[in-house]
Amino acid sequence: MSPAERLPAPARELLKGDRRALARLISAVEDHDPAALPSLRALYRRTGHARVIGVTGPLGVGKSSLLNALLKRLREQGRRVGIVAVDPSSPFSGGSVLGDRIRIERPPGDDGVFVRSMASRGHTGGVAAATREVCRLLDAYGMDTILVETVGSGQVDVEIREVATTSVVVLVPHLGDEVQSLKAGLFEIADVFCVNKSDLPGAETAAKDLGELLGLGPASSGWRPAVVTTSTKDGTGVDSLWSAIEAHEAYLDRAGLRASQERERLGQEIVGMVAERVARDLRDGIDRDPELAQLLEEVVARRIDPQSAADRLYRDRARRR
Ligand SMILES: Nc1nc2c(ncn2[C@@H]2O[C@H](COP(=O)(O)OP(=O)(O)OP(=O)(O)O)[C@@H](O)[C@H]2O)c(=O)[nH]1
Ligand SMILES: [Mg+2]
Repeated sequence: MSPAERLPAPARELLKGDRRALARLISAVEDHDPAALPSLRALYRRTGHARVIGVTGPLGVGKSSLLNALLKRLREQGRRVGIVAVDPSSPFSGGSVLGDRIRIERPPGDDGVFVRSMASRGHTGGVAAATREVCRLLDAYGMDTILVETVGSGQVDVEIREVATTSVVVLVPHLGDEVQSLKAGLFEIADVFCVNKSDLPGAETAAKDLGELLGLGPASSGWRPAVVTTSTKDGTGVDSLWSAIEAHEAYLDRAGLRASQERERLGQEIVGMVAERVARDLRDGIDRDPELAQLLEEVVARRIDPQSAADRLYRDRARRR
């Protein structure tokens, strides 16, 4: 029996290029369906080839429009592209407060593109964990470039940093509101800044201000974020945006960071999974294990402080192993 034949059926179908198998496995990841686990495990060995590019920024700055523009160019270069739009599913007009959001469309009949949106809510292991698995499925399916759109809402974007090798932060002219976003952490995650809507007044000034702001940062020997201006209305700057992304990807290879960052990410992923299980065990234990329940009572009665209780719990568990 060849290794391919030992794969679970959904994984085998995905590797054969069956889009429906891919779509079903992605849904299973979203639903936390344990039935997908054997396929996910088996497919892991087939991953590690795709570049994952995160595109984030405040609502309505043109992230999806930019992804459409990038998608067109990437397809012209013959790349196979997966797109994941992580959506806040806000109660406003189906996700956008503006109501004029652009959809990312797969060109009809183009098998080299797969577009999927997923809700950012309701992922127990964190949205990064679910996104990571979806990216792996796309990677195993043979997509060499994966673009992930997230709305600049702080936590999710920082989490996406755990998945993407290059993060693009999209802004628009007149940095007023965006300065707040920068403070909220977008500044730290950007490898590339993109000032979109450059057909509107103020884009050059905004890019210049950003450049100066970046210049104020520590003159580290590593990567200084690139700043590009784009307009999806007339297509200006989209090539420069892709060049900046590629320059960062090349930098990762040149500096040996791709391998070391991947290693670090995988280490954190494993630790995170174990930590989650241990935490779940302990939480269950507080309800069911009389010893744990007793310890909690001691803390409630102010006879022991929480730190000492945690120390005792940690030591007891370590001893039992
Ligand atoms: N003037 C101008 N408008 C743009 C440009 N790019 C996008 N838009 C418009 O901005 C609006 C929002 O575009 P989207 O691409 O949906 O923006 P988004 O950041 O993906 O939006 P959300 O996903 O809702 O956060 C749409 O009306 C676009 O037509 C641009 O370069 N110039
Ligand atoms: Mg969008």
